[in-house]
Amino acid sequence: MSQLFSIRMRAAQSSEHISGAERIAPAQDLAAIATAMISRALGHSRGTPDAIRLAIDALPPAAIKNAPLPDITTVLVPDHHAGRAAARAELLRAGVSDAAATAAIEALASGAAPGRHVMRGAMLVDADSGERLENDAARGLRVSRMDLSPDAHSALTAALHGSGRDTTHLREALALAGKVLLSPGIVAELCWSDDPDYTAGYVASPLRGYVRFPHLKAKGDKLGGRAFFYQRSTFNLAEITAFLQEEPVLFSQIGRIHADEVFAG
Ligand code: PML
Repeated sequence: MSQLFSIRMRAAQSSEHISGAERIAPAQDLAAIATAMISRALGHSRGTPDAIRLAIDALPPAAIKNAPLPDITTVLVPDHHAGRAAARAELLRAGVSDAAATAAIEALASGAAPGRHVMRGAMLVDADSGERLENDAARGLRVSRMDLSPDAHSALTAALHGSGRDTTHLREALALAGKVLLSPGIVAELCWSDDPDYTAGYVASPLRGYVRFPHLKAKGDKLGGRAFFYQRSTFNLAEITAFLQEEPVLFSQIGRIHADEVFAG
């Protein structure tokens, strides 16, 4: 296999997160990916950034873990009120307590960073008590160094063909959720987009994989983000941070695409 690199983009305006992107690619693709990342940062609907950072690092081949992507299920909901009720039910089903699920949904809905801003990374939450476990409530924890292999990318495009769901949002979120689900002690992840034009979100869990909801917020809402719920008894911040930020994971195979479900309320 040829030498692979991690390429990462972060864009911010007055230190507030605007956008980010993660890819793993060979040298010959880096220039095109960097150009696309810069265009994406400059054209983002959250605003025009005043800082764009790109980082590229060679990945030692032996360090790259290969894994399959999670299964995907879409739960149809009429609006974000039903969507949040459905996401809450999915979190409970995965083993998150009522208190922790409710607190995380409220935090994402009102801005989880101090000053009611969006966080730059994810909240870490005790799946039982709902206590926040990250060191820095503005920065949170960023998941880095993951991507789909070219074969997995093509297979996902083919599997989602005609569904209108083959979006960059879904592909990148699926890779991120896939990596989060490999972290020790994970119970579930909750996410909805902070892009004001994109209302979808998901709950990922070892139980059901990636369960998406077309509406977890109203269109135009700039607030969103991620909460990772962990079992406190095995929680180790240093270990989880090292895994999620540093260890490269390449998803070389897709999971199953299940039939849509309808949230019954
Ligand atoms: C994001 O892109 O900010 C998160 C998107 C989450 C939902 C993606 C989907 O499944 O459509």
